[in-house]
Amino acid sequence: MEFSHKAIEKKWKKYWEENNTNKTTNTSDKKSYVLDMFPYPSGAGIHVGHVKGYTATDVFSRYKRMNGYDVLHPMGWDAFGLPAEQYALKTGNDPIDFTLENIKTFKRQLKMMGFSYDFDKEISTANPNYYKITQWIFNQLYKKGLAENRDVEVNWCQELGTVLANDEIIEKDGLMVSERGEHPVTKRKMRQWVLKITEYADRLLEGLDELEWNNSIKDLQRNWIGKSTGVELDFLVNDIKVPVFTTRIDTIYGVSYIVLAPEHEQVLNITTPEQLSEVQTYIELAKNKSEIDRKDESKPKTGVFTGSYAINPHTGELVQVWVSDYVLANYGTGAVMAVPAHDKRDWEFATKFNLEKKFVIENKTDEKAFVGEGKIINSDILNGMDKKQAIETMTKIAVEHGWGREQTNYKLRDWLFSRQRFYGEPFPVLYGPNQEITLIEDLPVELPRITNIKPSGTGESPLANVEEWVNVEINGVKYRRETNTMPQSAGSSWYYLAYILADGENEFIDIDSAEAKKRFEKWMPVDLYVGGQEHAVGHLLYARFWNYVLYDLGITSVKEPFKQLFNQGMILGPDGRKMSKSWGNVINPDDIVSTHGADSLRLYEMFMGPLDASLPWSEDGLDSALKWIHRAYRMVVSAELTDVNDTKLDFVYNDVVKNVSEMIESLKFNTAISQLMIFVNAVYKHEGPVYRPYIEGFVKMLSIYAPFIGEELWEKLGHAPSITKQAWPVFDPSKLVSNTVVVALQINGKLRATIEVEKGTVKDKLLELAKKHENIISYIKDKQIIKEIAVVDRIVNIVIK
Ligand code: ANZ
Repeated sequence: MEFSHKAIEKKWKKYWEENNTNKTTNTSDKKSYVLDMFPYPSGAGIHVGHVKGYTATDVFSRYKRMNGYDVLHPMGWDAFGLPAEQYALKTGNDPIDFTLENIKTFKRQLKMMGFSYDFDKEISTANPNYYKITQWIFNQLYKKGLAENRDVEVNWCQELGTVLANDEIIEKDGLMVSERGEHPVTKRKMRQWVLKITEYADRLLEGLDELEWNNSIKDLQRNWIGKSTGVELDFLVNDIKVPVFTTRIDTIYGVSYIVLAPEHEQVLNITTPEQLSEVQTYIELAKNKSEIDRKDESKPKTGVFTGSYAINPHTGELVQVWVSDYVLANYGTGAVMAVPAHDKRDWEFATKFNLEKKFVIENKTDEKAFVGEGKIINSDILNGMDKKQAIETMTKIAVEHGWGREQTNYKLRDWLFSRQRFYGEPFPVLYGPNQEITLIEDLPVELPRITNIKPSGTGESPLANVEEWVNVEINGVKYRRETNTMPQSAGSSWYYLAYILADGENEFIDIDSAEAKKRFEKWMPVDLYVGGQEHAVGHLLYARFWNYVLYDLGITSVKEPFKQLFNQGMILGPDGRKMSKSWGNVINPDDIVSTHGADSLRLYEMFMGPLDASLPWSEDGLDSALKWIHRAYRMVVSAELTDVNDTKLDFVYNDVVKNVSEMIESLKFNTAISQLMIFVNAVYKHEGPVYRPYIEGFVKMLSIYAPFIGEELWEKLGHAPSITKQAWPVFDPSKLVSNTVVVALQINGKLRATIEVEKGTVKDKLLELAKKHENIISYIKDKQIIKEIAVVDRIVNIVIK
């Protein structure tokens, strides 16, 4: 009565493949689009962390299908990217071939896990049919004025030979380094493509409100967009106008100096000859500091006096002008009015350089900056007002006098869209003799296959070396191709739409066709999107932006692409540390499937805890999963089945169906398994034949977690495959009224135990059960029983002496 998971896995994989069991259906008016964050096909294959999220979406997809939904559950490859390019550089391999090999491994592993992906919809961002559409979208962005080629300050990584986006950089010892490889990163001005995501900042902010996302992720996006409303005020320094951006115009009487960022274009014009060399040295020093470091409030403040004074436009007071790197060049106007008494950074700066602190808000302490709210003081016409009133009053005055303007700023920067890399999407762009831009409409512009993909070292992409590709002649006019490529986030910003367009592996219908529109209307938005928290800002913001643009173009049918987002927790090593090659604590799914089977691995990862928890790997947990699967298997194959319901399992079965259904709907995959366990225990305790529909219902529920054993048992129960095409069990609410009661067992009137019995159990039987109860036995042995009282459905009382 045991089974071999290897034999069963082989059998059903073959069956599903041959019968195209997982093909997306289009027959219902209910749909569910269940999406995983697609993997980067690295050389390492999938890890058990992938398995966690992918199992969760698979369980959910199977559940929805059995509930009569058309389910879109696809998978593909985020295939362009730096690691493949670097691997190729190191080994002399071709990144295209290398990636294709990795994809094969990933696909084999996903099939090994029994995931019900419709591989007819498999996509790869590096396939020319795919990036043809990525390039087409770029062209639309350009035509809408949302893509622009301009000189921008970029994060340059010499080692990687490319610029990096802010979210590809981390800080180490106060310096910027690349997230991949931790190579030094410096600021540098370069001509680059940028996408104007900032034009969508407000909509990206407002759109968040309607989404079923975890609040912490919404907040991360809100902070990243960083909307802030305030006023720009003109301070005059000699005859030079220096606007500052403030959200606290109510503190204008408390200004004790102004500060310019070292990069501010007026710094040298303002600085007096005596201070010039000191200021110049300071500017040089600031160049290599990371923005993260400059924003870090725990770092000591630095700065220099310019020797000049500015006029407070409202009070007419003269205040010193300083330069400091705590003011960022690319936010607001790159200059601030400092109010040390009410701003922490200004307080520290003023303390260090002995500058005045003027309190203009009532509070109890003058030992630190008071950033709370209170009554305005020491401020002439504003005295007695609260913050809101004072801001309104002063803003009005500033605007009327012409030295102030209301202003909304965003922290969000335009999306830097060029990479000086080989392995990415080429831009469909030609530069004419006078650098004029011509878009190529005949797509795709294919990435040439070349052997030398070394960075040119000059800041240009390796493609710049491929003369025969770069130079194009059309009607006698000579053009040069854009040699930068797009970032990895280009392909991942629309892949959720690509699956809908796919008819066969990397075969797509036109994105602007009527058929595409119909399909988008059917499938969008994604109903459930599961993946790691690391994509909270970058990917999710870019993808939302592209979807908004495509919505505005009349292509997609909804503004927000991802209705519900769920961030899965990590699987840590048995040592509690993050799994990593360097710790030697990585668990390979191939090994586990070989020893315990795919069903056990799936079941274990779903049972280890709530989906969003990060928990360590446990061999014991895995062994228990395998044991339980065998226990469930034995139960089904050895049960004597009957078509006559003795009603004894009515309550537990219906209760379990109800609970499992509700738990899957709310993504509580672990507690749903506990329910299945309760059912198995009840059947083992049950005497006599078991009502067939209950066993069948159980096998259906089991099959969404353990699809191999699910199919096998379904067949063993005498049915033709596939169990995936069966309807989900329904529960009968009338059976949920419990037919048992709890009876109190007393000794001399004191409660000593309780027992659960069927309603109406007769007095003699109650007494018999009570006297068999171990607690009661311990009281009555060696004692004389004087009286026995039993009330049906209520109580047993034994009086002893
Ligand atoms: C005077 C003031 C008084 C300020 C006060 C704050 C508190 P958010 O909310 O992030 O927009 N600021 C403006 N531009 C800056 C820059 N380029 N680099 C660093 N700091 C800058 O913050 C706006 C506030 O941050 C502004 O309001 C300004 O300081 C500072 F009691 O002006 B405030």
